[in-house]
Amino acid sequence: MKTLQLRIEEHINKLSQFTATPGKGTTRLTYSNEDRQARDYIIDKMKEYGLAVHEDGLGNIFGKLEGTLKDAPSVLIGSHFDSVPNGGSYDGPAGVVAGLEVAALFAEKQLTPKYPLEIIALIEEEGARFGGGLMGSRGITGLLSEDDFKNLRDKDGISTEEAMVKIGLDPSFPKKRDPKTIKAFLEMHIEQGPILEEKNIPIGVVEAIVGLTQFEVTVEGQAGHAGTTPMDRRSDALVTAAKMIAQFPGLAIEEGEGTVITTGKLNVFPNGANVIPKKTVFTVDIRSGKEEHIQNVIRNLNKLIESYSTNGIKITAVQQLFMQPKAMNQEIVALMKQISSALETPYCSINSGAGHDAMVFSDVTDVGMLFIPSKDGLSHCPEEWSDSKHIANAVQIFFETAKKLTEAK
Ligand code: HGY
Ligand code: MN
Ligand code: MN
Repeated sequence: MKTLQLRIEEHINKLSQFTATPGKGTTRLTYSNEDRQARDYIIDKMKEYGLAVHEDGLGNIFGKLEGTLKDAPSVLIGSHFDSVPNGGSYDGPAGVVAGLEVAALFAEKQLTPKYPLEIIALIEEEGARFGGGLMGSRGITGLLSEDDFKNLRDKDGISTEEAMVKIGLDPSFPKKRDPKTIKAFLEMHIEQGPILEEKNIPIGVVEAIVGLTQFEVTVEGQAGHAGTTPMDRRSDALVTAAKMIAQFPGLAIEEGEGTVITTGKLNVFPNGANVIPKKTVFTVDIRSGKEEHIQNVIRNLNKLIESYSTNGIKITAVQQLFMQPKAMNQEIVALMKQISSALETPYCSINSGAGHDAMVFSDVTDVGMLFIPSKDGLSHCPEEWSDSKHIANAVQIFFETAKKLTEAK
C-alpha cells in the first residue's frame, strides 16, 4: 500500500484536475461536470476503503463504516469539494482527503468502531454558483429549508434541482438529517492565512470561527447615452455603487477588533462603454469575532443605502447568509491538543477568519476543527498550496480522535 503522504498527494492532484479552468486554478462549481468528475473519484475511493456510500437530496456524499452498535449516531469527518472561481486545490478537498485517509487507516488496521464513522464530502460551501454558501451543511441541519433550496437559481437562471438532475443526482432524496444520528463532526482545513507558517507550527487547533453575513445589493438608475446626457441629469448605477463601496472599508475599520468587509462580486448592466449603467449588482461580505460588530456594520450599510437612494436611484439589499460566531466543542479541542502532544506534533490554538461547514454543524452536534499551514498564507487563488506532510499530521490526529469518539459513551 502506498504511504499515507503519497496517497494524499495523489488524491489532491487527481481532484485538482477536475476544474473548468485548467491552468488557471480550480473552478469546480456545484452540480457542474467538474463536480461530477470529483464526485466519482471520491465515491470510488470511499468504496475502495470499504465504506457504504450514499448521496442525500442535496448531493452531499456520505461514506459509512458501520459500528458494532446498531442505529448509533455517527462521527462525521470531512469538508466541502466545491471551489471559488479560479481557486486553489486544497480549500475543501484537503479536508475530504483527510477524512478518506482516516477511513483508510481504520481499514488498514481492520478496526471496527463501536459508533459508526462517516466520511462526508459537502456541496456548495463557497456559494460560488447559488450564492450564500454553506449550502450542504445548512441543508443537512435544516438551516436551509426545502423551499429555500428549490428556489435557488444560478446566474443563468438554472435551479438547484435542474442542475442536480443534469449530473444524475436525485433531489427527492432526504435532505435534513436527524441530529440524533450525528455524534460529532470533525473538519480539517487549510488555514488560508499566514499565522501557522509564520509561527512554523504544523497544527492549529481551532477555538472559534468568526460570524459572517453576506448581502447582494442591487442599485437601479437610468441607462442613457454617454455623450448626450448632461452630468447633472444622470442616475448612474455604477457611480452610486462605487461611492458606496469606497466607504465600506471605513465601516469595518471603525468597528475594529478584526472586523472585515469585502465586495468580491460586481456586475454592471448593460455593461456598454458608451452607455450610462442602468443597474449594478454587488456583494457585501461582513465578518467579525463579535456579533455586535457585524450588526453595527449592517446598520451602517443600511444608512448608506438610504442616503444614496435619491435622484432616480433605487437600492435594494438581500441578505443571503447570516451565521453567528461559533465556539468549537471544548472537550474535542482538549482531546485533539492532548493527542497532538502525545504524537509530539507541535500545535497552537487559532481562531478562524474564514467560514466553514463546522460552524453550521456546531448548532446540532459537538464539533472540532484542525488547521494546517497555507504557503505564504494564500488561498482562494491558484497559488494556494499546503504540504501533504501537514495533511498527514492531521490525519493521524483525527484517526486517534475518531478512535476515542467512536468508542467513548
Ligand atoms: O468564505 C469563506 O470563508 C469560505 O471560504 N467559504
Ligand atoms: Mn473557501
Ligand atoms: Mn473552505
